[in-house]
Amino acid sequence: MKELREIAGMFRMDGEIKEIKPLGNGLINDTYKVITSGESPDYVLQRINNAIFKDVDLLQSNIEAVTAHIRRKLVEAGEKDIDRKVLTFVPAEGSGRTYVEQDGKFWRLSVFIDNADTFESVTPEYSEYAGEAFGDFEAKLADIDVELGETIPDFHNMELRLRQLVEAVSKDAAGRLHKEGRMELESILADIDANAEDMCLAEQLHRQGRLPKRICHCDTKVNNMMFDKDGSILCVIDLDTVMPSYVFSDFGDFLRTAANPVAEDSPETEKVDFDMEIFKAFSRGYIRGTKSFLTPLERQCLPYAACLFPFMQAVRFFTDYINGDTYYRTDYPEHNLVRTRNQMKLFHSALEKVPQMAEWISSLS
Ligand code: GN1
Ligand code: MG
Repeated sequence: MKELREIAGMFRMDGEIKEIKPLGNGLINDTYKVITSGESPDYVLQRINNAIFKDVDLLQSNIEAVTAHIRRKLVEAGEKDIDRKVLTFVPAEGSGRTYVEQDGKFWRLSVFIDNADTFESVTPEYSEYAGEAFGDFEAKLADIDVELGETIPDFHNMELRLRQLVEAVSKDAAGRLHKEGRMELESILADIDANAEDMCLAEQLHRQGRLPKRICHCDTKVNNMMFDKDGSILCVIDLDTVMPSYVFSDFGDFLRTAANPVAEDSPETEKVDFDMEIFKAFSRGYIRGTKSFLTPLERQCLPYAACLFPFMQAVRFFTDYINGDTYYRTDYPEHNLVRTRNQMKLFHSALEKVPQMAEWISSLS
């Protein structure tokens, strides 16, 4: 991969490159591990998907501000091992910015955190740590004095996601609504429609001035946390979507992935079930991590957030399916439909458990 070596070489990195190989399984950016020889750290090289993140400069400005702010807080708190607790983006030769452009493609390089793991699923115990860590991430960023932009405007705006679905249906660009199996697609649409208004509660509350936007991570999937070998949390990664949003984003999106016993694209929908043990543990950690700022209304709406995210993700996958798979990486033609079925099942399972969730939340101190 000669081209990748050249790109990595455009950054102020240490050491000789030994090997570059693909890393992780994100759906948006292309990620590689840059292995160096000797004592130098390894690195993560990423091509930023600028079809999705249209303003790369804004994106990297946000990330630079967020990592600098967190680093400062860690130093102030006298933490040790700071380079493993916050990501370090490497400046480019020349510009000093943390990205380079090459033939219309955008790249960035960060230091690889050694001896750390990411997981695709977690136990209740790890969920509690994760809840506290994501809560703490938001708490640390509550007093950032740089105004962060929305890297994807209205990213978690449910009303917008529904409008995008309506638009996709009216265009039917891939002709999928007219193919065999159309009945199923219509019943999914009816199911979405029946729940749409309730799921737009966040936007309604925001318009009433009752729900603030705060700096959130906005992609709190289980695999976006790094754990140390002893099981403690090192840091959260994948900072592309750190931006102002409702706290529901971070709460709901974590549970969407962690409380589902199978992967979001598993065709075994009969196994999809919202796991209350994960919910209980995660919410206990999250409420602890956010006690410095969470309002009673935000707290009361957490069960709604747990339903909102599978629902929103179903709407997004389904929209992409109807559009002909233009957004998410897919491995086979029905991939986005399989994901939609899975997420709708999770949504309904969570919805049934709202009373239990509410009871648990009010029992926490
Ligand atoms: C995308 O690339 P990845 O897997 O980190 C998406 C998230 C979705 C997720 C679904 C910018 O994240 O919002 O929840 O796929 N990110 C963007 O797996 O759209
Ligand atoms: Mg991501």
